[in-house]
Amino acid sequence: MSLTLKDQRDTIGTITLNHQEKRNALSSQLIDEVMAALKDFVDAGARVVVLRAAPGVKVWSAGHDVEELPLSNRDPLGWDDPLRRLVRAIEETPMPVIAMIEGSVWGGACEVAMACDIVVACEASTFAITPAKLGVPYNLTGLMTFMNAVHLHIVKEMAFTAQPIAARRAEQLGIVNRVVPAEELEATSYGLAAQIAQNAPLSIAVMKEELNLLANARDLSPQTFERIQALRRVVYNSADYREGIQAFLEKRRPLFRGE
Ligand code: LCV
Repeated sequence: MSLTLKDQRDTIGTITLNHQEKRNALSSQLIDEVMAALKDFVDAGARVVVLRAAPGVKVWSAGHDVEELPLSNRDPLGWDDPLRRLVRAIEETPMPVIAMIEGSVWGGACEVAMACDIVVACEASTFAITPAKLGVPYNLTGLMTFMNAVHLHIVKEMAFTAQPIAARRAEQLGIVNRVVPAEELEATSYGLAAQIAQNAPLSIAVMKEELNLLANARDLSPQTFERIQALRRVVYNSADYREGIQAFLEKRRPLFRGE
């Protein structure tokens, strides 16, 4: 059963997250379908892609599929994790990707939205950074995605509280490009897409890559990187990490003991 829909009108591609039963959780299957669609659009000469959920959803995406998180002894967000592959695919896709947001956006899905080039949201949308709710030690490139889109103080507030922020506040903070009433979401998103599609695709593609390269350019020594990885290993091997996932799966509040 397919978990997404794919459509192309002229040079504008659309990928619709379509697994409402699981609130569009970013399972490896759903992510593989989105990545395949992005590749198909490149091959088909699309000049812009809109990443959306079905009209009227309450949840754009509930984030990483928690059932697919390893219970311990393995980095939950390692290089080959599906979520990591999806964020890289969005960044490396030569044409702009517009996140058309309706409903709430959680955790890894919030990073996916921030990795998109433009974010258009409706007024009732919310955005939440949730690792602290699960005990997950988010990874460096994932936090960098957030830092590139969100002021550091706001990233810290969102990451440490794990509380959603409203679309209007996200717009005031520059996290979201446009916030519109739900009935204007399609017109605004596809209006931007049409403006992009009529411009020079080679120029846009190279500027997208230049901007991403500049945004992701950071000095981090191998020694520092290895120290961070060691610290993260302690976290994903902790009892709290296991408790966070178990509590989610058992639909109860977690009790974190700091060990
Ligand atoms: C698997 C799910 C999920 C889900 N995975 O509907 O950023 S990190 O580090 O945290 C990263 C690891 C990450 O992204 O973790 C996931 C973070 N996501 C969240 O914390 C949101 C978790 N989901 C929710 O809080 C609720 O599902 C929301 C508020 C999104 C929607 O609530 P609603 O009452 O509408 P349900 O909770 O009943 O969910 C419907 C079905 O989808 C499953 C959930 O287990 C349920 O399955 P069953 O019908 O089998 O009970 N589901 C929801 N989110 N992330 N499965």
